[in-house]
Amino acid sequence: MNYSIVDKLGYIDEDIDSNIDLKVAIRKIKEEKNAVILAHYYQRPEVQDIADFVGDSLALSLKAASLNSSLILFAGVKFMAETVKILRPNSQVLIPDLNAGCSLADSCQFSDFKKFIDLHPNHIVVTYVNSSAEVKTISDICCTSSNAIKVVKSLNNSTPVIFAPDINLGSYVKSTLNRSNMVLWNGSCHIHNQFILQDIITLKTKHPKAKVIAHPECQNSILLISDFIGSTKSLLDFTYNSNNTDFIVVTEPGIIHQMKKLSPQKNFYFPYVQNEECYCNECSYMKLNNLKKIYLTLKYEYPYINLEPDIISKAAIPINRMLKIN
Ligand code: CIZ
Repeated sequence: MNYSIVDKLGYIDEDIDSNIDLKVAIRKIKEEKNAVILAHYYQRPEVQDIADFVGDSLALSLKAASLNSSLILFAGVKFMAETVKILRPNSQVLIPDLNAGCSLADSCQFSDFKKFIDLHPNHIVVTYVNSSAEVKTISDICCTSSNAIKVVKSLNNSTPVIFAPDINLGSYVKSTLNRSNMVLWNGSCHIHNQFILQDIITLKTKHPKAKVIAHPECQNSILLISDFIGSTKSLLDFTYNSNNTDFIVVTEPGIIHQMKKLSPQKNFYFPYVQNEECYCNECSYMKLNNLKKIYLTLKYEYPYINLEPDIISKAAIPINRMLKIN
């Protein structure tokens, strides 16, 4: 295997027998190598189905921290796999496609963020896990969408806070906690940021009984008309526990797979932003992972996450602070 070619491509590509049952082959190789597969809720349904654990980034980080396995494949995007590597530096953390980036993490580059922090001395830096490992090294504490309110609430009320990189999640936390001393970095997730209020109102008109449930990375105009706001895990729990049968789901649609599995009798509607080229509200980065890439990644134990020991030890500090208060 020529790894320099793989690095350029981002993933291993080779012809495999078209008769091979990839699900069976993945289970076999996983057992042989004693590997664990973690998959995020936004992955393709078939990828979620072959994983040992499916969850949001917080649950998967906690799971990773508790694992003994020395070989972990993370089906998600790069910052998530980096978080696992930071928590388990002695494990080999595989990622099926190195191109699986994140528009939100990319919207906060280390050098720009460093300047921003320097402009706001004496602020506590709260960074959403959807950020690069480098950005985490200059942060005080991390959060996820599951615990952002809890994390900011735990900080001394009189100390000013920088919240990065998601401006929509930051505004939501700021207004929920009525905390005026929060400065927000102007980043966003291209998927959540582009939901259009009118599309949701149109769906609601067609399905008047449906509850609108939205992720806090969406714009405020959408959060204002939502019946429930929460992380992927809380949206999933809400659909399961609710007496309602119809939901308009305003987050990346990968989560609907788990919603349907838990509540097969309920109806889920999704406000697709559609043009000639794509269903634009599907995260193309998340969808880069597929069964073939997972199989080949396990076979060659490549590509993997490679972080400098210094970055790992510095980035672990804000992540562990978050896990402690969780
Ligand atoms: O934190 C995560 O896993 C993401 C990207 C969304 C969520 O709310 O779980």
